[in-house]
Amino acid sequence: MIKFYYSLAPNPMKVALLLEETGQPYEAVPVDTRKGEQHLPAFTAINPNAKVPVIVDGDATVFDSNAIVLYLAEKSGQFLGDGTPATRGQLLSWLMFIASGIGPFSGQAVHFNHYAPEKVPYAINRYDFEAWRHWNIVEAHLAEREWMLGDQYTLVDMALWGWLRALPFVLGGAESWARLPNTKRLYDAINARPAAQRVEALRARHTFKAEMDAEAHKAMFPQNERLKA
Ligand SMILES: N[C@@H](CCC(=O)N[C@@H](CS)C(=O)NCC(=O)O)C(=O)O
Repeated sequence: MIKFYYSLAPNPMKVALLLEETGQPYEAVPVDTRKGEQHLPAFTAINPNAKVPVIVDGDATVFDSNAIVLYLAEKSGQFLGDGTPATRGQLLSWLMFIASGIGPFSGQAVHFNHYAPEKVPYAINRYDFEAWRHWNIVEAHLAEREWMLGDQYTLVDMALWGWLRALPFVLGGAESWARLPNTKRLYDAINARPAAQRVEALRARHTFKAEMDAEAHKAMFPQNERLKA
């Protein structure tokens, strides 16, 4: 059975959705990143990048959420679109756009707005601008089609959903949705699916540390230790 190493953060949640949508049996293994469990040798042996998610599927170990989403969709033969070269091109393009744009810029916007030990106007402005710029590209794309690849729900929508769940935290509050009506429509449509509801049940299965205290900052933002020297 597939072992799914996860926390409740955006990148693991997109994999949880794909596992639930494709119906592949899996064992969910919690990794409490606020307690530093991502740095334990047993975990870095499967992901040297010390981050969740990771899956272990027999002899195959896959880390990095978008690689996992693609691996699992291809394994199941589902949610890949209509299989034409045109769709394949769009699928890879949007998946990499999420991997290299949506994820990193949204993550840094969260970091500098909510967690940085000091408010750095330059960094806040850059990442807020870039996060909005990326989400506005998604919004414009969705204004013209139902799902990211047209009329079919695919792994690209699932990869986006991980971050949609955190979008108000990324972009400065619940009012952000008013500026992204088509993105909100996609979010609501995925939330209404039984698989998304099963992911919510998974969220309740294990208890993760809730506090972003000194221990959590040390585990997740190790660069700050250099400032204390
Ligand atoms: N590119 C990676 C990023 C993974 C990532 O940043 N994971 C976060 C949770 S969303 C994490 O493990 N954070 C703990 C840490 O950075 O120490 C992916 O898409 O899987």
